[in-house]
Amino acid sequence: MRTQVAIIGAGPAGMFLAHLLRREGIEAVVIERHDRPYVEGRVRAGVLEQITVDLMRKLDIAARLDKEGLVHTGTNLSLDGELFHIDIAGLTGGASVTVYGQQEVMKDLFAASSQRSISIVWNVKDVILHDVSSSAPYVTWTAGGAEQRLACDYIAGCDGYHGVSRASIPANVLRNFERVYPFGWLGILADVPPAEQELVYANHARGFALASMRSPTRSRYYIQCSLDEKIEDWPDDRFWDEVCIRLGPAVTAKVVRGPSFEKSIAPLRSFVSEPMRWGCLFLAGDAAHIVPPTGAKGMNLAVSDVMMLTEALVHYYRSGSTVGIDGYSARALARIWKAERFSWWFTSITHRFPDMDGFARRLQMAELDYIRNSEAAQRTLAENYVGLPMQTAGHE
Ligand code: RFL
Ligand code: PHB
Repeated sequence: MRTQVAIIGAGPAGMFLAHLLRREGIEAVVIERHDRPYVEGRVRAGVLEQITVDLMRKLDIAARLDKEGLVHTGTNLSLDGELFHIDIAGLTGGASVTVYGQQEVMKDLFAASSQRSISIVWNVKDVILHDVSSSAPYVTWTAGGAEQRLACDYIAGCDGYHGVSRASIPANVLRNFERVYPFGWLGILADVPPAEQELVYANHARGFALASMRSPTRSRYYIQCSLDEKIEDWPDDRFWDEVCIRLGPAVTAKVVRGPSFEKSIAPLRSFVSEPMRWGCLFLAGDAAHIVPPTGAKGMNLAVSDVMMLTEALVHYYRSGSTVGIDGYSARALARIWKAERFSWWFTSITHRFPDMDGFARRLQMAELDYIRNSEAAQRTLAENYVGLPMQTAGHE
């Protein structure tokens, strides 16, 4: 088998890239470790930046998003139960975010890929990238007990944080930058109407809480928890009691409780691997970087990475010039590091850290009080929350 671009991983990065390349007439094959129901079933991101919404429209996969997506022109912060509103649209000249679950995005990507004959190979095992630093790379895997081989011009490593692509770059080339947070998020999904029309990010002395949603009848709530917490120790009643304390009385009055149908704990991490290109291999999305979910940036960064990668590959296939390809890593990292900074900062002002003393807590409270009272501070938050622009490509 031969193709132009072998894409490892059918998550958001891999599938957006497959659609973008298809639209430009560049051949690609996607290789995925799991099956489609598994990838569609993973409960993850909920907030789309405008660039992600715009891309779904450009790819003509936004019919359901345009009908069901919830456009949010503001968000709420809460300090020890006292709520204040950030007018995102007013502060950014009209920008907004859209609440639409990653599961729905994946369903739309897969539905359109069947119609467009995008090749996806499911349930692959033992994926190995070969001769990545040569001009004739190839990928092998086993499926149904037989070894398969795919020759290609380029490989896009879109296989997430635990994938094989990043590990294929020699250790003496790769530099990793990391912060591991001493807590996680315990999240639930429940078929109850959301408490507020917009999200609530709450800093409480007992820890962070987030009131989010998926639709007018489906809510998503999170609480900060310690890393050794067990899900079995969090029956629904205990979760609802704790999230309500942290969100405060005004929000609690509007919380509708109900049985959860999903409950999971996610650790929080900031991570960046540089460079994002080695020979014929490009990394994109979680394969190269992780942000704590506080800023709602992970999937949106995967999208901006593959938009930039597509521009670089299109430039190469149209002109033969490698200028775009050579500039991909630096261009992508410029946006990634700003999202890393924002996600780290937003996490640091909203969470309770185990080693926090009175001084650190009061600094946090002062910072939130400053945001509450300063339009300049609110504008900075809003501008980062809706997503910063991409740098123009060097070859433009
Ligand atoms: P993914 O989604 O991990 O997909 C990688 C795919 O690669 C496959 N794979 C392999 N395939 C073949 N061979 C191998 N050896 C392979 N190894 C792995 C995997 O099966 C998988 O299908 O990475 P991608 O595409 O880069 O997408 C990243 C996003 O999924 C992630 O950043 C977001 O979910 C992060 N995130 C959020 N992002 C947002 O933009 N907004 C949010 O509101 C938001 N909230 C969240 C989040 C992530 C969370 N968790 C659970 C980590 C909330 C949470 C709680
Ligand atoms: C979500 O709804 O899952 C969600 C929303 C906002 C975040 C993170 C996750 O910052």
